Parts: sequence; C-alpha cells; structure tokens
Amino acid sequence: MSNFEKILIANRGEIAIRVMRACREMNIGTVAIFSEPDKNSLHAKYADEAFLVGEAHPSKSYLNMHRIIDIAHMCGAEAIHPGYGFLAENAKFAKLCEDEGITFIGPSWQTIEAMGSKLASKHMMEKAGVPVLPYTPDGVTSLDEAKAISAEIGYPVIVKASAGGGGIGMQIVENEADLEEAIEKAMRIAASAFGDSTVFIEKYLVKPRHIEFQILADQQGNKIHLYDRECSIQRRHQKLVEEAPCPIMTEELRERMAASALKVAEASGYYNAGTVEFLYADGEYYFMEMNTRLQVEHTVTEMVTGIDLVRQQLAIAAGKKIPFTQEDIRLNGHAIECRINAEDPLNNFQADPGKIVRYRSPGGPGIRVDSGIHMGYAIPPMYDSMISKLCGWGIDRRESIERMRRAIYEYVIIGVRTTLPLHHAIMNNRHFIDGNTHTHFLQEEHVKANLARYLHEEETRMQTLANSLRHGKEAAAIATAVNVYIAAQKQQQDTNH
Ligand code: MV4
Repeated sequence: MSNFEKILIANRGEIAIRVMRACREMNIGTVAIFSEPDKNSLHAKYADEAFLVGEAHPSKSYLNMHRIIDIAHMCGAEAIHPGYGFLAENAKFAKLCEDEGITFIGPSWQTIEAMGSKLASKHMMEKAGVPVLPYTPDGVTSLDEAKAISAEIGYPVIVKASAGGGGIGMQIVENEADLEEAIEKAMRIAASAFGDSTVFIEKYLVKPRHIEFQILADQQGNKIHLYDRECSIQRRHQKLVEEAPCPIMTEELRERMAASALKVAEASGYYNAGTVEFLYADGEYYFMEMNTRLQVEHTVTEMVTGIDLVRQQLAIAAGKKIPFTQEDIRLNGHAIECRINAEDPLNNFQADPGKIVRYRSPGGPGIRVDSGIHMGYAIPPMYDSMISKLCGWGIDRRESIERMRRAIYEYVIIGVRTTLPLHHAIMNNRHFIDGNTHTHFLQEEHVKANLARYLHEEETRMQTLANSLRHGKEAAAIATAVNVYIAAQKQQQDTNH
C-alpha cells in the first residue's frame, strides 16, 4: 500500500498539530475531532476537516471510541493516529480499529495488551535476558510470601500496580512492619484506577535516573534504536524536562542498554515507534516498562538524529520498510525539552487555565516550539495542563542550555501562570548544569532553595511585563524586564567568581 489518503487524529493540542504537520508534508488529508470547549482550538483549525466529537468530558469525546470510529468511517479516513494519552495505549481501541478495517497507527493490539501488564512484561524481558530488578515473579499472592520475598530482596522495596502506569498506587516500603498496609493500599488504588488489583513488589532504587531508548521497528522485522533520552526531572510522575542524549551515557553503557532495548522490541513483537524505559543507578540499569506509543519527548530525539518519527510511523503503518539501517543513524549535538504547563510553580503547581491575552513564541537558531495554543485561546480546565513544548538544540549540552535560557527569556505567555519560571530556574541550577539529575531532583532541599530565587526573579519579570501590557506600556515594561534580567545575570556572574 502506498501512503494513506486521509488520517483521523484522535487527539487534541500540540500533539494533534504535530501529527497533522507530518501528514501535510506527505500530502495525506487530515481529520480532526474536537470536543465542545475545543471548538476554537488550533488543531481543529489546522485540519482539512474537523468534526465535533462530543461534550467536554473525555469519556464523551476523546475517549469516545465508537463515535471516533463512526467519524472515521463517515469521512473515509483509512487510519487513526492516537497521539499520546487518551486511547494511545488502549488495546481494546486498537482491536476495534482492526475489526472495523481502520489502520491503528501504532503496534498490534496484542503487543499493547502484553506491555500493559507491568508484571507480565517483566517476566517476558527477564526471560529474554534483559536486566530486571529483583521482584515477586507471581505478584503478591499472600502476605507471608510477600514478607519472605521482600526480606530476600532487602528493604526498601516498592509495591506497584501491574495494570498501572505513571506511578499510580506505588507504595515505597522501608521495613516489614509497613508491608501489609502498603500492599492493601496499593491493591485498593489499583482496583479502583485500573479495575485490576494485581500488585507486585520489587527492589526500590532510592535516587535512580530515568533513561529511555527510542525504538523504531517495521512490519518486516527490521528494528533500530534512535539513541537515549534522560527524563529524570519529574513531578508527581509527570516529566518536566527531557534531554537527548543522556548526559552520563558512555559508549559502553549505550551499547549494553541499546542491545537490551532491541531485545525488548524483539520479545514483544514490536512494530512502529516505541520507547523502552529503564531505571539506572550505580552503573547498572533495569527494565521498567515499554511504552507502546509516540511519547511527548520524541522531539529531542528528532532534533539530535534528524529523523521525523511521525513520518516514519505513518510509513510503517502503511506497510513500508524502515528506509535506513542502524549504521545510518548519527547522533548530532544535544537537545533539551521543557514542558510548558498552565500551572503555577509558586503555588504547588496548581493548574491555572484561562485565556491567553498575549502570546509570542521564541525562534531563532536551534529552537522548536510545538504548541497547541494561540492568542485569544481559552485553555480549558478539564484536560492535561501541558500547553506547549519548548525545545532547544545545541552542538553540545552547554550550548543547548544556553539556547534554552535565551528561548525561555523570549517566550511570552500572558493570561495564565506557567512553568516557564521553573524552567528558567532549572536551566540556571548548578546541579542540572553539571548533569547531576535524578528522579527526586525537584524534591531536594538545596535544589528547591536555589530554584526559589530564580523562580521569583522570572516571575517578577513576567508580572512586570503582564502589568504593563495591560496598561499598554509595553516598551517600558520590556526595558524594566531587561534591566531586572541583566542585574540577575550580573549577580549570577558575581556568585560564580
Ligand atoms: C521505581 C523507582 C525506584 N525503584 N521503581 C515507576 C513509574 C514511573 N513513572 C516512576 N517509577 C519509579 N519506579 C523502583 N524499583 C522510581 C520511580 C520514579 C519515581 C518514584 C517515586 C517518585 C518519583 C519518581 C519519579 C520517577 C521515577
């Protein structure tokens, strides 16, 4: 089969636009679906055709499988791209597409189903010779059994939901006395969140790095990796900053981890784009899970390899072979992504939806902005708070950080509070600059203290700008903001010497 004629994108925001951009380049027609509050959204405007899928609540709209299939049939879309989140890793939906003769752009529903069980996927990867942390192979079947295995593993251990993801229901257990209660709590949360109370226990790594490998596999059995990403800076299991390559990666470690990632792809019968997630600590790495979707942070991999992952997804779904070999893939430079969320980092990251009254996105050398918003757009409160992704490429990590600082400075979003001030703080944080990141980076006291200073400084700058824009004194405001910024930079230089 050659390219598709028309694809329905079953998502919203920046990822829907991102997929539509690849379609437009490949001369593939695009169909958007939008919910009631998204009728004025950028993704609905960008598509060739757009259909109201339902009311605001995701169950009535972006998760409304049968309505989405009906729209695809009605407009003649041969394929559906699920983006990430919503139905992207829903095996039932992938199977429904297959039953309805519509190509699901992703792996088979069987692979999605298998990787959806964290316990079964661990078993599979252990058998394939991929390193996994010590764990309860049969899940938790009895408290005595759990106690015996946890004693063998050695505390601290962690209780995890098998059907879960994103850390939901995870319980860290320091000693045996807390084990029973932790298991009960994890099972309760797993049952209510995933309808499956299966939990398992594994060794808990106190401050691991989260390192993942991008995989690309076609339906003819060809599989390659597109190098590594580090995604350790997270908050409540939501990634905030991702980068490629991982700053502590060595050629030897990369060879070992890439070989393991390709084993995971082989064992799971994977095709299309996927990500293998590892935890890394003290020179060792362990398989955590396989994500059967295109990830938010695919951007940094695209920037350092030059490969358009969505174009490859569309080609693979249309039955094409991957047009390059592993030897063709070169890593060039360093890329960082900062997730811009409509949240207030000074007020416990409280969501801050609202209307965008001023919007100016950065540009210039090495900058990519994948955004789902525009001036005048009202960010709805019922969806994910991420509104755009700011990415910066440099010839090395230092230049990509300097670039990101400059782009954050240029980025103007007035009308809602955002994580921009937090990213300004992180890009100026000594530990981040030195590459000393891990999954609890944002919780560390010294990091929080240092971030606070930069947070307030950037917050002041943005507030100054916002206040004057409201009174039309834009020039004066920008001058003030520049002075504040220069003063802060000077102070930083004084501190550094
Ligand atoms: C872990 C871990 C340490 N040891 N598992 C699993 C879901 C993913 N989003 C985070 N997960 C983790 N699993 C073991 N055996 C550390 C994490 C982890 C994390 C845990 C608690 C709080 C924040 C975290 C951020 C990233 C990773």
